[in-house]
Amino acid sequence: MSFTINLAKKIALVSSILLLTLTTTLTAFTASAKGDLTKQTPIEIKVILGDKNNAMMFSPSTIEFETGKLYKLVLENQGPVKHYFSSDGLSQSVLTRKVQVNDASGTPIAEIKGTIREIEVYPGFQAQWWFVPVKAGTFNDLRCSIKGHTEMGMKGTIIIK
Ligand SMILES: [Cu+2]
Repeated sequence: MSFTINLAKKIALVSSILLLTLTTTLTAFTASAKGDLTKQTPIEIKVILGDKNNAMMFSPSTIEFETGKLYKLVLENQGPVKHYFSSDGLSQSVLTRKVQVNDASGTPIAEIKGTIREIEVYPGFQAQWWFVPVKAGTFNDLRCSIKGHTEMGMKGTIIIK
């Protein structure tokens, strides 16, 4: 009789340990899944292209990001001529959610989706590049690809941590 009771107790103990282990394992899986990273609240970073005196520069010229966060990179052309924002390193290290283009009043007029390599911004306007960096690296290939602009100083560095 006592043997039967002991066995029943042992079975109950082993069962509860198994259940605890299973619950802990399931909780760990749930906690490590971050879901859709493109639906986070974006971190806004603004980069100015050129200026009113037609300086050939990005401001800031070194831009830092972290993997796994959603960014809204606002590219604003304050110069009198058009400029490009171009970096193969950045392009190959991010998942783009969209590029949003607004009209002069700030109303969205277009969203472009897919892989983006460079963005041309017209004088006085801006474009927003929404993306999640997925690879770390330092890229010294930020430039404006309009003839002569890189040579005159329109270049920079992208750092993804
Ligand atoms: Cu330029």
